[in-house]
Amino acid sequence: MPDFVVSDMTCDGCVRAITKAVQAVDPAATVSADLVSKRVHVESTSPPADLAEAIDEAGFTVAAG
Ligand SMILES: [Cu+2]
Repeated sequence: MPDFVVSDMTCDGCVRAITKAVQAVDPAATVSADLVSKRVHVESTSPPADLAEAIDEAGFTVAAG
């Protein structure tokens, strides 16, 4: 599972929104985020493209990291 870079993730509220979006795709997913590097690491069996799309649809700018 690749990391994602979410450039407009700025606070814990963003992390919660991203986690919720990811877990809407895969309820078993675990999300760890680093606000300084803007990196989001997801442990999930879902395709990375699906997870990136969910993060995008939650209103964030996401790139493969
Ligand atoms: Cu925020």
